[in-house]
Amino acid sequence: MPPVIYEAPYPAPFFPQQSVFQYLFPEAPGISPLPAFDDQLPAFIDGKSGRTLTRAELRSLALRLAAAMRAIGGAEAPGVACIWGFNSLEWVVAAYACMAAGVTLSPANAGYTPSELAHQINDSGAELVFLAPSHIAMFDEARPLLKRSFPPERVVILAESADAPYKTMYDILPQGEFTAQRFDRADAQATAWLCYSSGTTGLPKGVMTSHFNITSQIQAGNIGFQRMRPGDAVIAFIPYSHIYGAVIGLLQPISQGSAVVVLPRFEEVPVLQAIERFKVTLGLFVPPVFIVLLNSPHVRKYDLSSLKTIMSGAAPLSAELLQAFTALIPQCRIIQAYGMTETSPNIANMHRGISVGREYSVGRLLPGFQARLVKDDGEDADTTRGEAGELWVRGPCVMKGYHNNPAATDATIAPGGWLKTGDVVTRDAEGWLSVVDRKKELIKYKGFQVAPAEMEGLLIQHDDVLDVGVVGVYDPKQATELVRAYLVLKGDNKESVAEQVAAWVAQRAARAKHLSGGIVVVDAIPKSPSGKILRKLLRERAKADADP
Ligand code: 4UW
Repeated sequence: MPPVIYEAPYPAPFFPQQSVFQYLFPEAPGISPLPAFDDQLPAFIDGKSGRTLTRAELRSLALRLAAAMRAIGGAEAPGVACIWGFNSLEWVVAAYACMAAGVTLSPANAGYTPSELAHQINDSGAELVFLAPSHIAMFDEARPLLKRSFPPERVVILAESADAPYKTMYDILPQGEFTAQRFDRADAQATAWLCYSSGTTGLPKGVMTSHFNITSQIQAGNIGFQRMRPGDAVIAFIPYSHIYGAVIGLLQPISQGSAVVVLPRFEEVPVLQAIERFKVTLGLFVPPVFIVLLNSPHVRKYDLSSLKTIMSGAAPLSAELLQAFTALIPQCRIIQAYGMTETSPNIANMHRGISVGREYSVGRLLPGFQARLVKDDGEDADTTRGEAGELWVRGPCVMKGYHNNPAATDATIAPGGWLKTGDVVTRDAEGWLSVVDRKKELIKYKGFQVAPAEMEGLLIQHDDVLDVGVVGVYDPKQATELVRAYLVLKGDNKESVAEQVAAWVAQRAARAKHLSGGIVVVDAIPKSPSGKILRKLLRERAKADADP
């Protein structure tokens, strides 16, 4: 059977071959397909202090910092920079500076432990680190694990002041006006962002997202689903180290002339205050945020009438939650969106539609994407009969591949450029897609990725652990999966050992990877004859254990 290929319901827009920075801040009229916006419009607003960077200020600071970065090390100028810290205005400037300088940006999760950070710095080959002041001590702890020495000039602090030996971003800014790195078509294929994702299997890998991937994503996204304009404001507490925060909360709003209200993390009251104070029109949420706000005694104390749209993604949103939240804030439409790090990130969303009445769907394909639904036997699903299949996609937003990992790239991108998402999807006659299952190993804790293989690799290092299998278990009360470990333990007194193991993990891994779904002590982990963990069996067991 020939493949059955689906396309978006709207024609693809123009996909420019230029750098993200030139696209958003063109040096001259006509370079970018975007409309020209007033320089004095607010671009980023600190959600707590109200400090504002206009578009002109952002552009100028980013270009000066880019010039400073290029001057570091002379011929050894950094090719990859890491940013580590919670969202802040300085984080934003450093990111735009990387894109202006043509330096690949590898953002690290602010919740990482020193050893997790060291892994990403070593793997990405970062030669420069932008650090939030809150993360300096942990960076120094990570130093013995780093392959490169980072002399003080290769560590830049994201703050107004810093203690010696480090300098701040502001300390190193040269005076004057600078221009962005000139880009030609080949440079548009250069890696702009290197976020980490475990993909369909194994350990987290660097996802090579090109300038072209990102500008294509923004062009396609602007066609319909969250049309913003000057005067609108997006609230961004979703971490900028995750592709959702990065593209939808840091770059796309600037392409529409709207402002971004930046918060370091999701905290109920500061978020509500910021929505009221800055008249936020678009919220970028993950499902657990809806639950917290629905249960919050504070929601009714704030004026949330400015909210026009809330996007939800990174994990499934239940129909009940969607309906309950719509009842709470009736003027606000909720738009589901679906995507992944490897697709820059949006694949489908509720174009010009609302989720009410289509709670089952994550939307229709983003313009420019082609899709297939492939069954386990390799045949394309017969969607007219409601058959599901693994979603394969191709188009200008599909990553270049995994950094330094051609084997993983080949396993993920099939001949013809088809990226296997690992998600099992159905499609109705009008093209609305539903994610019905996940074939890949990934666990999603509050939108954050947790790779079972990484957790198993960590747990097996514990002296009392003989064998281990890690799976996700869904908790409807928090609208998230939790991380559960099935352990075969040495010795007696297994209960206290299990407690120790949980504490041991908590010291070594980011919050998302803590064993929030508990530990279950078992006699054996189900394995295939070749020794592979039978995750399906373990997942079924976890489901049965969760609701006996
Ligand atoms: N429903 C069910 C969903 C959904 C979902 C993602 O960490 P990653 O690699 O990437 C993300 C991306 C989130 C995102 C993309 C596009 C977008 O517009 C948006 O705005 C709301 C958010 O989370 O994890 C990718 C995996 O996460 C699951 C799915 O398994 C996917 O492969 N996932 N969104 N709406 N599941």
